[in-house]
Amino acid sequence: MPSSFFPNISRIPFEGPDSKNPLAFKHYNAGEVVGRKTMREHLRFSVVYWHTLRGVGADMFGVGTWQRPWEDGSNSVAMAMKRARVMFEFCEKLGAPFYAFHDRDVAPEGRTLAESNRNLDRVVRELKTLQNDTGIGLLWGTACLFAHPRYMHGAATSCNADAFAYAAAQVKKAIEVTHELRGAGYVFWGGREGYATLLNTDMERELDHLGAFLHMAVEHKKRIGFRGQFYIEPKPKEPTKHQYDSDAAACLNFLRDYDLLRDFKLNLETNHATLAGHTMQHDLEVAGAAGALGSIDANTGDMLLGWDTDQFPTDVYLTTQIMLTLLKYGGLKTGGTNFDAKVRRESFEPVDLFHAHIGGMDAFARGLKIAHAIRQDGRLDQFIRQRYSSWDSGIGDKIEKGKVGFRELEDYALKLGEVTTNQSGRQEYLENLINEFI
Ligand code: XLS
Ligand code: NI
Ligand code: NI
Repeated sequence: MPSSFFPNISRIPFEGPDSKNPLAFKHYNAGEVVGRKTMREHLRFSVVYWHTLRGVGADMFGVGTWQRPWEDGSNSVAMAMKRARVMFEFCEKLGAPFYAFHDRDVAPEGRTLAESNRNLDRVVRELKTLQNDTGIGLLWGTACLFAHPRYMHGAATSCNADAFAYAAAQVKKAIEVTHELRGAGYVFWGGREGYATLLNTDMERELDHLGAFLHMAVEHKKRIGFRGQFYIEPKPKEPTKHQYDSDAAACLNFLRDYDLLRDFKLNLETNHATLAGHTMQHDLEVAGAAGALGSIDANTGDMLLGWDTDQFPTDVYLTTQIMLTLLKYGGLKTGGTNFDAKVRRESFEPVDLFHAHIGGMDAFARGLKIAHAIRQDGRLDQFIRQRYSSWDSGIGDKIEKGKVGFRELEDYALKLGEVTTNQSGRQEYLENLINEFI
């Protein structure tokens, strides 16, 4: 493949922590083994089409600023084909094994659904060739059900049945092309599945429609033999005031309610968790405890800005916490570390895309190594086990095994007199312990 879109940048090497080369990894060393897997296998990095290749650097107050010399200013199929080559050159130089897209990121929407599908088919053929040539794979596909005016009231939760039908057709096709490209998964992010005001909203009906929509998706997945993992990506608000898939707990409740938990896992995004008033680690733990931890959208917000700023993650405390929970639940399987993140409007040169991804990959590599060391050390685990040791025998064991009820516990408490066995939570000690490794 001709290396023409980033002519001054070669394959990003690993040079180790002492390197001063900004276009080298200091910590991410793909082949290095951490525990039982290489970093590449643990982290499964992925580059997103929408921010990295389709973003322009616009904000609410100003137009795009990003220089993308390969763009010809059109939204044509020819430009989409060229952009696909930009994506694969970028991933190859970065050493990212995966990419992710919305249907409308990779190919232009046509005047009719049939034309949109034809555009998509043409670009998908090109993507397939590029995948085969490079070995880079599709982490997940998804459908853009939030940009076009037809989805102004939502898609699966629209008040308009025609919009629901159109969305179904679009998702059907998006699953089919994801299957065609051997995608490891498919994501549902409810871009406008929520409401702007309750004054015009029949929430019960909208939720039932969303449940029905996802059942149809599962049925179609089975019909075409797509084996990739389905994910829901929680986000509490933005663009709507309230999104139904607001956080991990809300998604799990929805999936249980509509008997879909078997068929879905969660794709958790840091900035979405913080918008919901949680930490990323909180949402990962909620998903992990339910056996639904699937994949992550790696980014970070700005605590002083109240929206989804989708910045690249560079905070090693954050990546350590994420990796601690991921390792605890057995690591990523079908999922990946997907950089759903964008460079700042002021970072307008193509090289900034490299700085951004290198920084994120290094931050995750450090988080992985630190989390692994903390687990090997064992003191944190041991502390937690010891903290719950009253459940391992005696009355705790009887409660866990369901052998006692309120009457027996009343007898026990009367004899006990008072609870005298509480131990310190040692939060400060544990915070210091984590710092030993950072
Ligand atoms: C938006 C979401 C979106 C999903 C894919 O906030 O993060 O980018 O990841 O539709
Ligand atoms: Ni996302
Ligand atoms: Ni987001």
